[in-house]
Amino acid sequence: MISRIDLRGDSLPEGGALRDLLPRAEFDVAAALDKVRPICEDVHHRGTAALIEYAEKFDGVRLDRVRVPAEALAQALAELDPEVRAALEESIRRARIVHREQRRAPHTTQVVPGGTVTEKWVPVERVGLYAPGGRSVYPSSVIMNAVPAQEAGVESVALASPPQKEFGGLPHPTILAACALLGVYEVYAVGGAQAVAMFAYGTSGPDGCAPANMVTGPGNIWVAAAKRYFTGRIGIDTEAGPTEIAVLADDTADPAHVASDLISQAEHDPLAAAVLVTDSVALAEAVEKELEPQVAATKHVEDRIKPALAGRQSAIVLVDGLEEGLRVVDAYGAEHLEIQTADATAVAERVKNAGAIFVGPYAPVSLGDYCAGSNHVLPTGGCACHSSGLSVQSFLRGIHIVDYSRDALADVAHHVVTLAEAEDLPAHGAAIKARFDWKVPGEEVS
Ligand code: HSO
Ligand code: ZN
Repeated sequence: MISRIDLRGDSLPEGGALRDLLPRAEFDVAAALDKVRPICEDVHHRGTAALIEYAEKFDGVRLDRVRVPAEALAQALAELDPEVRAALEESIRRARIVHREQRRAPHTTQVVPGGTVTEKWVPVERVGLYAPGGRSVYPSSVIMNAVPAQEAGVESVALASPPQKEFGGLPHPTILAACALLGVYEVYAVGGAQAVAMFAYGTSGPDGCAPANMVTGPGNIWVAAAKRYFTGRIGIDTEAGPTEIAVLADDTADPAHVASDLISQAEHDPLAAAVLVTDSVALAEAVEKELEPQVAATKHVEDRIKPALAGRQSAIVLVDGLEEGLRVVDAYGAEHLEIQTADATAVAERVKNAGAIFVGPYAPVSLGDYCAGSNHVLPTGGCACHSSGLSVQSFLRGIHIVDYSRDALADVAHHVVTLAEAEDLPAHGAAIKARFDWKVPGEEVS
């Protein structure tokens, strides 16, 4: 059901060469760009009319309007199963606690007497969130996107999610209910690349959507391609690829738990990746044995879990020891990394590349998906080597405020003029000289 990659014996290659030995799914966003470009431009030129046409073409529904009426949000909340409501509320509560503490206070550094640089943090004004439909109706992802934006102080938060035929052309009711719980009342029944285009360009008319400064949220390859298309015009979180779990485990791990955690993320997508890195052949064998009955006993077996586990993106990687295991997980840079080893806390501290790290036997990825308080929008496809998951920080811009007195500027003026001349930019130097009775660079200015 899952292949093995045996890296024992020889010393591990460095960096990129090691990464090439590890499993990973193909997720060719660039190839999808050609398909989404005309859709995005069509939305630019024809606005809501184009959105309504694409809803008919891609979602099979005829819409009169794309904006979801307030009554539909209220109704979805009223009809929400009370247990689901309680669980969503707890998820929101925990996420708020964690994200609220991520806010950064402004900081002033006195560089010299009379010369300061202050960094202040300013929220993005307007954010468009995306929530997928179809196979991935995840109200938890609405929470994970909305909470950091709100806690960052973003004033205007809107959400788009595909219209669903079975719900009369509205987005899925649990998505609407989650929006109502979060206080997100501007919701559009728009899916795919066209939703990203709607937020990037804005649309006009009574059913129009104001342009947003950022678009975040998971989506399929078309959503990822549209985000790439608009990068530079708007901010994005990350081009979410298929989900990944890596488990670094030794012979102290419980094979039943390791197997269930691997299956839990394989459940998302036939392209989801499940990777076990271990120095214990006994554990590898026990996990392989556990997988069979556990997979057979669950849902989504044939369409997602089996292809995910059997795909080239998943494997059990055998290594010589913990040091090698750490090198492998760092080279892989998993979206989610579980540490199920002796002294897991100390091992976790040594990891350099991962979207989020789950420590020890009682912190499975499913906890983080819903109720740990952490964020589940995380970098995939090895992007954890250079990017972070979604946080309050994602929605803030740090702005430097430079404040120098006359004396403080005078003090450093000759260095500025020297550097300007060294770069053949005399007008830069002149802007300094104009403020003083300038003599020769390096000499006293007054
Ligand atoms: N594991 C997914 C998020 C998710 N899981 C949503 C359940 N619902 C990517 O981090
Ligand atoms: Zn998940």
